[in-house]
Amino acid sequence: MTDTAAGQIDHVFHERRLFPPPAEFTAKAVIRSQEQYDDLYQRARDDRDGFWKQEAEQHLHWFEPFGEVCKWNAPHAEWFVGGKTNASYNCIDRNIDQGRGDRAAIIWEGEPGDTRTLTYNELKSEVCKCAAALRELGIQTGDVVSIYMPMTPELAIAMLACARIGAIHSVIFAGFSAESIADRNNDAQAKMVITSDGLHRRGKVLPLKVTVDEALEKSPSVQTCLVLRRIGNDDVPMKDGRDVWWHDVVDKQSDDLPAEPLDSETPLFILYTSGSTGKPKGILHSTAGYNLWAKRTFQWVFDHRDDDVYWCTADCGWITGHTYIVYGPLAAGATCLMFEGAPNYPAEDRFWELVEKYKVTILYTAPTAIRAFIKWGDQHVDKHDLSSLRLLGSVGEGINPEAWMWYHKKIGGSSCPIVDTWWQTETGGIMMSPLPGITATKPGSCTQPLPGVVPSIVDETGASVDAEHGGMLCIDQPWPGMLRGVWGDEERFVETYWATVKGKYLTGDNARCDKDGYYWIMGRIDDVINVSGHRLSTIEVESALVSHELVCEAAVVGRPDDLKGQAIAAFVTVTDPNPGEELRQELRMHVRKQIGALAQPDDIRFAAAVPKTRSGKIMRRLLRDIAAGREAAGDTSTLEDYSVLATLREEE
Ligand code: 7RM
Repeated sequence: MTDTAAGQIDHVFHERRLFPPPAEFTAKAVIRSQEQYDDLYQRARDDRDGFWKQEAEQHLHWFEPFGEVCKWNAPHAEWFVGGKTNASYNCIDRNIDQGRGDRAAIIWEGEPGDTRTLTYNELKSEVCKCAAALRELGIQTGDVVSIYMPMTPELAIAMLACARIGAIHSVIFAGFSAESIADRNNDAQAKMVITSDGLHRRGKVLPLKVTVDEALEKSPSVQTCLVLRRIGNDDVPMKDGRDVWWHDVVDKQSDDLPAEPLDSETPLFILYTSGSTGKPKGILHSTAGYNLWAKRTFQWVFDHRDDDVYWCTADCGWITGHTYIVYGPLAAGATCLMFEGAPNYPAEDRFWELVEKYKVTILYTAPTAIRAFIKWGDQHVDKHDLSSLRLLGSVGEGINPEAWMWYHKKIGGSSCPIVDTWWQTETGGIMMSPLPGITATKPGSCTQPLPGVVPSIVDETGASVDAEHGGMLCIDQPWPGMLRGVWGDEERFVETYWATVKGKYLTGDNARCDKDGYYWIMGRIDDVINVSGHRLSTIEVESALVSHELVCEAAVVGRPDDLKGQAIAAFVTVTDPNPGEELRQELRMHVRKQIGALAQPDDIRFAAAVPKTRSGKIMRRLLRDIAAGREAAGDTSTLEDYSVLATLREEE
C-alpha cells in the first residue's frame, strides 16, 4: 500500500488487467467508436437541452409535444414540460405501431417449469384488460396501487396497467413481512393491493395472500385486494367487499383500452428502499424522463439488437427489475426472458439450463449470485452450452476481481464483454458502465459515466478533491431519470441527497477515478474505515479476502478501537468445514500481503452466511453493531434471513 497523507482513501486496488472489446463485437455494436461516444457525451454535457430534446422526440411517443426541456430549480427537476406521453404506450403500442406486434416481448418460465410467451400484441391485450379492471375497481389517475406478487407475467402486466391509466405502482418484493407491507401501504396511502394465492419457492408454496391479509388489518387506506391464481389454492380466504379474483374481474374486460395521455411529470411509481437508518424511503419516479432514461441506457449499455434474447435475473421488486425487465427493454422492443424461480432449484444449474434452452444472448445478474455459482462448482456450468451468450452484465454491488474473472472465463467463454453497471434506485437507471463495443474494461471498475451523467468527487465539506484520492461521489447536473422526491417527505429528500453540496446530487457512495478516467466505487460513505487516520474501503479488504482460495464471501466493517480509532472486523464464509486459528492467521497474512499491514483484520469471524438484504447486498450496518457488541438497531425489514443474525452473535 502506498503511504498516503491521512484523510485520503488509500487506493489499494492493484488491478492492472485490461480487457479490450473483441473486434467482432465492436464491428456490429450500437456504439462502435470512441468518437461516437465522445460526441454523445459532449453534446449531452454542453447542450443538455438540445441533446435531450432530440432524444425525447426520437425515442418516446408524444400525444402532445413538450415545451421546455428541463426546468431545473435544484433539487427539483421537471423534464419535457407540458408534454403528454404514457409509459405503457411507449413500452407496448409504440412497438406495435412500428411493426413489432408479433415479436415476443416476454418469454416466461415459472419455477415448476411451466412456460408462456407473450408477443407485444398479446401483452397489449393483457395490459388493457388489467387496466380496465383497475378502473372498474375504482382506481383513478394518481391513486397508489401496491403490488406484492410472484415473478409472473401478471406482475409486469399489473405495473404496465397502472402506467396505462396513470395510477402509481408501489411494488413490494414478495418476501417482505406483513409488517413491511403495512408500513409501505400506510406511507403511500395505497388504495389497492394486487397479490396472488401463493408463490413457488424452491419447491414449497409461500402463502402470499395470508401475509397480505395480516397486513391489510393494519392498512386502512386499502379498499380492494386483487388476487391472481398462481398456485391453484382455492382455500385462500376472500373477504367480501374487499377481495376479488383476477380471473373474475380482469378476464372479462375489453382488450383495447387506449393509454391515457399523461403529463410528462405524472408520478409513475414509488419504490421503497432502506436507508442506513430509520424507515424505508419511498423513492419517486415520474413518467417521461424515467422512461426515456430506462430505454436509452438499455440500448447503449446492452447494445441491444433485434435478434437478442435478453435476460435480467432480478426480481421486479427491485429497481433493476423495474428498469431492466420492464420499462427499458420493452420500450426498446426487446425480447425478455422472465424467470420466477431460484438459481439452485431444482438444481444448481437452473440458470445455465435456461440460458441454453432459450439461447440467451445477454445476461444481466448480480455479484452475489456469481459468488454463489463459484461456490457451487463449475460442474453445474460445464453441463450446458452457453455459446449463445454475447454480453454479460453485473449490478448491485461492486464485483470483486475474482468473481469478475470467473464470470468472464466460465460464463463468457473469455469472449463476452462484461458491463459492470453502477447506479441506484434513486438514479432510475444506469449511470456508469462500460459501453461494450468500445470500452476496454478493468475488473472491478464500472469505468465511465454515460452521456448526460456529470460526476464529481468531493470531501465532507463539498469541496472538490483530487479524484484519484477518492471521496464522495456526486452528480453535478440533472438527468432525465433522476428521482423526483421521497414520497411524502420533502425534508428527507433534501437532507439525504442535496444538503451536502448545493445543487449537486449526493450519491452516498465513495468513489475514486484513476488516471485513465475510470471510476472505482469504494462502497457506501458509511462503510469507510478509518484505521489510525488511514481511510480504507471495505470492498477492497473484502476483495483481498475473497481472493484466498478457501474464502467464499467476506463482509468487512469497522469497530471502535481505543488505539487506532477503528479496527477491522471481518465476517467470512469458507469452504473449510472446520476453520480454526490457523486459517484465521493465514487470512490475516493474506490480506497483509495483498494490501498491507494496516488493512490486516483484527477480528476474523467464521460465519455460515453473511447477513444480506433480499436483493443481495451485505448489511454492514448490522455487522457494525455486532462487531461493536451493540444491539442491532434500525430497520431490518430487508434482511434476507433473520437466523443469520442469531448465529453471528453466537460466534462472539
Ligand atoms: C441498481 C441498484 C444502490 C447501491 C449503490 C452502490 C451499490 C450498485 C454497483 C454498486 C459498485 C456497482 N440499486 N452498487 N451497483 N456498487 N458497483 N456496479 O443496486 O438502490 O438497490 O443500490 O448499490 O452502493 O449506491 S440500489
